[in-house]
Amino acid sequence: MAFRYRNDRCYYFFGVKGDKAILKVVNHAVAYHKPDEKILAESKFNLKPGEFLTATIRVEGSRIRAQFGDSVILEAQDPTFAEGKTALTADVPAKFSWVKVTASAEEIKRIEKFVAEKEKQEAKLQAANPRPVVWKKFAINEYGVAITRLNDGAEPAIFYAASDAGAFYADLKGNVLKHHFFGHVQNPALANFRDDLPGLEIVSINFWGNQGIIHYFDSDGDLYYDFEPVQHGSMCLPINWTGKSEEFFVLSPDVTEGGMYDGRGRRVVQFPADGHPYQCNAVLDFTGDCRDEVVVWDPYELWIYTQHDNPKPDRLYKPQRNELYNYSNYQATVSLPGWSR
Ligand SMILES: [Ca+2]
Ligand SMILES: [Ca+2]
Ligand SMILES: [Ca+2]
Repeated sequence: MAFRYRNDRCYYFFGVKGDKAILKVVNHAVAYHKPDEKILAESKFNLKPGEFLTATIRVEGSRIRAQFGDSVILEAQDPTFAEGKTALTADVPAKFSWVKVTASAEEIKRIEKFVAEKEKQEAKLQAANPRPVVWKKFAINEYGVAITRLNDGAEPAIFYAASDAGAFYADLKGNVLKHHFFGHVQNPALANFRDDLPGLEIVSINFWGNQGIIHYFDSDGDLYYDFEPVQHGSMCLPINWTGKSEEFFVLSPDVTEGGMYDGRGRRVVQFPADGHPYQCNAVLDFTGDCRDEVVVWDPYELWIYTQHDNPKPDRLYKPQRNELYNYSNYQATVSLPGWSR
């Protein structure tokens, strides 16, 4: 059982390992493939295969008390994570039957208020942004889509999303200035996601073993925000959706789990529940003004979304992107600031 779960790599764990019951804290890693794990308490415990266990965990401030039945009680004090979700985890075949989470009336009120405020804020942001409307759709019978367009070249940025080695930030001589052991970091996208932070921001998403953790870095390569909106990896393509200087990124075209996110981890645009394909997506300016469209497709259909207020006559943000012939599933996407006129 994981609790005060922040993401796949940051949580408390209470469970059985070998012939022991253990209570531990996991907080990213200290080096390559070396998780930062600390056993907070443990005791001898012989689990018979096939036997069901009832785990009871109580957390209050930094105090943790975890028990199996009445026999094994582990206690610890640890301030690493003050809050989070619950999660079920196992590295052998395991069955889980039920989970019950309780909290004081006061805490429930606090959480409900937090969730309601977040939803209200996102609904407000979504209402203020252009709505995605279908521009074109057609049937296709071959897998894959070829897209070509030429534009000006982009400068390389020395940020490495280095798979299991995490993320590096290096100077042009190759000196590593920052190294974050944040798991299997992939698909970095560099764009201006926030006007209040200087230069470009970087967003990355994890795959392989810790899917779905999104990290945001500032132009110095320092982490400024992380969250885990989904439990899968997905390219995070920058999108010039509003024509203003802050870009969003498309997590996926899924109606409930996807959408466009801003540089503060907020879902600012949702895709309509209109039966569109959502297996693949790409971001490109196809029509109307210089803002980007979103192409979504599967082996059978291809749809293109544009803004409901397309085209806009004003001076609009028009970033420079990677050359299309360099596009790949493993690309680092670079989006350099520019304007339409
Ligand atoms: Ca910025
Ligand atoms: Ca995950
Ligand atoms: Ca357009």
